[in-house]
Amino acid sequence: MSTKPPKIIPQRPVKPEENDSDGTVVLERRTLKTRPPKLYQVLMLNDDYTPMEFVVIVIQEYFGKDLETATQIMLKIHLDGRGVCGVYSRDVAATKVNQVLDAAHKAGHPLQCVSEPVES
Ligand code: TYC
Repeated sequence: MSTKPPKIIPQRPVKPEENDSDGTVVLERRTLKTRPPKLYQVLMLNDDYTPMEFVVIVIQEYFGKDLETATQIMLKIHLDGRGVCGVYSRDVAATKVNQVLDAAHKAGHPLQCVSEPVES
């Protein structure tokens, strides 16, 4: 994904007293105040083959959930087709996705996992 350039605020008209004696006008660029970083949710997708037990273990292992919470999340994914396992900064979310896909691949399961920005 590409990083957006800083937003430039349109300049107000320059007052006569801000002109240099030689007529030169210096315009300053002002950037917007820093916004808090976007958050990304990591979602797991349902499939017909990955064992429920494996999904529960993955949710506990990579998303720090206890057995009961991990089981609830897994069942939600099973029933709704997808479910949120956690919310993180962009880099951490991308790492979690890779960890899950890697673990699933190594175990021979087709489990899919994606991250997407949280709507604010
Ligand atoms: N639907 C799977 C089954 O019945 C279980 C499952 C749950 C798979 C969640 C993936 O993300 C998932 N074995």
